[in-house]
Amino acid sequence: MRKFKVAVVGATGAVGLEMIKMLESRNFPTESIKFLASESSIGKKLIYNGEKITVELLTKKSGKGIDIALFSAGATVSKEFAPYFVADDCFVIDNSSAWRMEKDIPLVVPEVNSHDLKKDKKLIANPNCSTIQMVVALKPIHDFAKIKRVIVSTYQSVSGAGQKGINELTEQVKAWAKGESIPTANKFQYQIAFNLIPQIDVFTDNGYTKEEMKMTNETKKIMGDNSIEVSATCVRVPVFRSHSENIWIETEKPISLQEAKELLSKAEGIQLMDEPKSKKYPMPLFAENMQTIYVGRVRADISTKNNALMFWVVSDNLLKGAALNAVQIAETLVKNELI
Ligand code: NAP
Ligand code: 3JN
Repeated sequence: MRKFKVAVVGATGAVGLEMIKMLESRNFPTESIKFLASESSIGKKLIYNGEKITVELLTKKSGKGIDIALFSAGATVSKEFAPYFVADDCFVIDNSSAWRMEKDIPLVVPEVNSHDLKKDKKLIANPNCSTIQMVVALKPIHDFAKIKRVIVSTYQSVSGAGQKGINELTEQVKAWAKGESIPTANKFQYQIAFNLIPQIDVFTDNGYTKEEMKMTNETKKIMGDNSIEVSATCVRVPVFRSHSENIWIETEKPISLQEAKELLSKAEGIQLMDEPKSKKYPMPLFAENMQTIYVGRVRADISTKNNALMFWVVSDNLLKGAALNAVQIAETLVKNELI
């Protein structure tokens, strides 16, 4: 079996570290691996398959001789460096929003649109974490009954805001537990410990935040259907890991509760966890470090006679929401002989 020369850009970050774990644990066929980050990480050592690898500085020449690069160093870094990697004939799977809505760049969740991956499209965008877990759950229902409209509220963990987000919740909770005054917010707009913040990313002119508009726009592109209307409210919650979503959908064709549960239970990448009488429903603590998207609380909306369902979706944002989806894209390139 062919093996690949792989690079992880942003290897020292919250997502990068999970990418390394995913490549290792899923036995991605690596001939060699390079870890790249900013100046502040040069010389740091990270372990890959028991071997100590020294972190190197990302430069415009880092893509030379690399087959696949997984980027998670933010949109500015991707905009600046990814084109050099592609020019060096390297596939780039980019976790940032830099390229997601560009017409000729595939935006891929393998369970939904692996057909968008092509041999000659070397730059591939990984969607936003909240979009990924939602579209995997929407896909089987859309194929059966055509979804017209989605209203979603998210409950997003602090790890979505990177290592600084994780540190901020940790420090605030520690201070509270010691009876000290809680340090002022820095990464988030307000104190996140014991609070909810209905703002993720900056506000746009229509009153939605950028994070909310990512869910609207990316869903249409991944599902290949511009007619799906999505209205999102994204909320930061004091949870370390895993994003949760309350999703309401309206379909064109009728779909019974039983049909929806059956479709969800058979769908790739999903585990239906829906036994409310025995208190079985997905929760962030349960989904942490898991590679599955959990769906529960599936029910028909009693407020309307239209074809409307509601359900609750939980998934590890650093895994399926970022690192795992990126590695699955790489695996699909290999499996479909596109690389
Ligand atoms: P993080 O914990 O803050 O890590 C950022 C990483 O980027 C670090 O490895 C950092 O290296 C590296 N970096 C920053 N500036 C760099 C530069 N100029 N050159 C090279 N490397 C640089 O953030 P994270 O949570 O891992 O997220 C990273 C990015 O991934 C986000 O900005 C976002 O674009 C994307 N992301 C996507 C999703 C998604 O929904 N799919 C979810 C989360 C994040 P140092 O340690 O050396 O500073
Ligand atoms: O906040 C979250 O839960 C997800 C955050 C994602 C994120 C954070 C910083 C920059 C993104 C993203 O993936 O959309 C970006 C970005 O690349 O714009």
